[in-house]
Amino acid sequence: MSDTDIKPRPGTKPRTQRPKLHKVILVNDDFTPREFVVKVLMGEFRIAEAQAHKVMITAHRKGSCVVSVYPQDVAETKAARAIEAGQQKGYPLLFTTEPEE
Ligand code: TYC
Repeated sequence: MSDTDIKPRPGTKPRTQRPKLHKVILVNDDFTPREFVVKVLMGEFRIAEAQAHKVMITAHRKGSCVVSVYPQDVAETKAARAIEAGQQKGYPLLFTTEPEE
């Protein structure tokens, strides 16, 4: 073992550093049709129709709903693609991302 090897301090628990997962959050609006929201959830997030409908209704009633969690780059890419799908139809459909606790 070389003298530059890093050893844990005595009494320090070894911990594996895992990058935080990020939540993708669906935000309600008054304009995007419900069926379109469900379609985007199914297509971009690979969610089955019944679950996509639940997520859409929860966002509609409560203002927002967590769709799923992913590594940060995946979460941001999926959110951007889903927003883009709405923009292409002229809808203000919004997804945000934030780190999990
Ligand atoms: N509130 C929209 C409507 O009544 C449907 C909707 C649900 C839009 C969830 C966005 O994140 C959303 N047409």
